[in-house]
Amino acid sequence: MPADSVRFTLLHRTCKLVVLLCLLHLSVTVVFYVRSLDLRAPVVQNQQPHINQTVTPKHDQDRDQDRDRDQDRDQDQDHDHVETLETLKKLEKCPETSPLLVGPLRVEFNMPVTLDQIKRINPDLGPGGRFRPRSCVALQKVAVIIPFRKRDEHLKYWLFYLHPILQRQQLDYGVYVINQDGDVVFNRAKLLNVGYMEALREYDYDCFIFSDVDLIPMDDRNTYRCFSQPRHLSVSMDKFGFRLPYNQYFGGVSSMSKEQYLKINGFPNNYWGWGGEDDDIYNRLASKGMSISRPDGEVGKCRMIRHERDRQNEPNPQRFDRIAHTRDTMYKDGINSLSYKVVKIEKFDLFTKVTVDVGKP
Ligand SMILES: [Mn+2]
Repeated sequence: MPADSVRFTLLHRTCKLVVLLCLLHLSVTVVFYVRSLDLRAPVVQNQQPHINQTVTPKHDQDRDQDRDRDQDRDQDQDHDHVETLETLKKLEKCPETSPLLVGPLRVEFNMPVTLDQIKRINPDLGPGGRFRPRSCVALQKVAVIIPFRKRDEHLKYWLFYLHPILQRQQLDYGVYVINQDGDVVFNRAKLLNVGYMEALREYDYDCFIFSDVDLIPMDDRNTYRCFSQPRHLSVSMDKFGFRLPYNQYFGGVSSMSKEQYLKINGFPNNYWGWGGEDDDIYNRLASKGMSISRPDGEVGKCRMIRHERDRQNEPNPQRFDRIAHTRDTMYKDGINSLSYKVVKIEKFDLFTKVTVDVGKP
């Protein structure tokens, strides 16, 4: 009997102790959980009202030094804590380097993609393929211009890869597909001029990206924005063994600010068929004393979708002669002599399509 009683008391005490420990553990957990909620709540609440708030972005005019300084990145990281507090007051400028970038990307063209699927994974896009960051004021307003004709398969992949990248780059951007109407010979540079004009009719863009429809960057640190010098972005294409084919090469994907573009009178309008127009553009830049800015070969890697040569885009036999005379012709042939007829403007979910009659040679 006494032995039993002792055993019972011991058991009783042990149980009590266990229950007490459990309660202690539970309360500590609850206290920490409530605390973490307190910290998170103000941030979440204060991002929402800013979405529709119109903020007049201050024009970033001191773009005079090339900001391709990858080393300066870590600085921005430290600001994050401060910024969560500052968003309580007003929307700040986006950082020089977006904190959302992930670096190298896998790019493949063997899976099927549909426009619906692309739309689903990009819920923040506005009609016509427009976007601006919610959490900060973008540093540049970028129009992406894509010369186009009958390359819908390529365009799908372009939209699939580029929309998420451009959003992570925290750009205020719009995508303009400039579709050459009819079947006469293709004129890439003239379509780019049309894109410049038509994009500006819609919004006060200050930077223009000129991109082929079949080129996809393999690293999101290759920012689709403008620099103090005209930028060549597709610097190491798989097609050329991930190297620059020649030093003056300016084809594929490039960017120019409005000022840079106007300084060279835009692009030539009389390069019909494949080739030469990019070298003409290079000559224009060089004759105006500008140089080409480029990302390094690793960040500048990109893939081209393999394809046959398009019909009505044969190599232009006049191109060598034309390139030799750019310095004489550039003042009368360019944005100041551009004429075209807009056939149709369509606002799709993922891009704006401008179908245009650019005439014939
Ligand atoms: Mn191509």
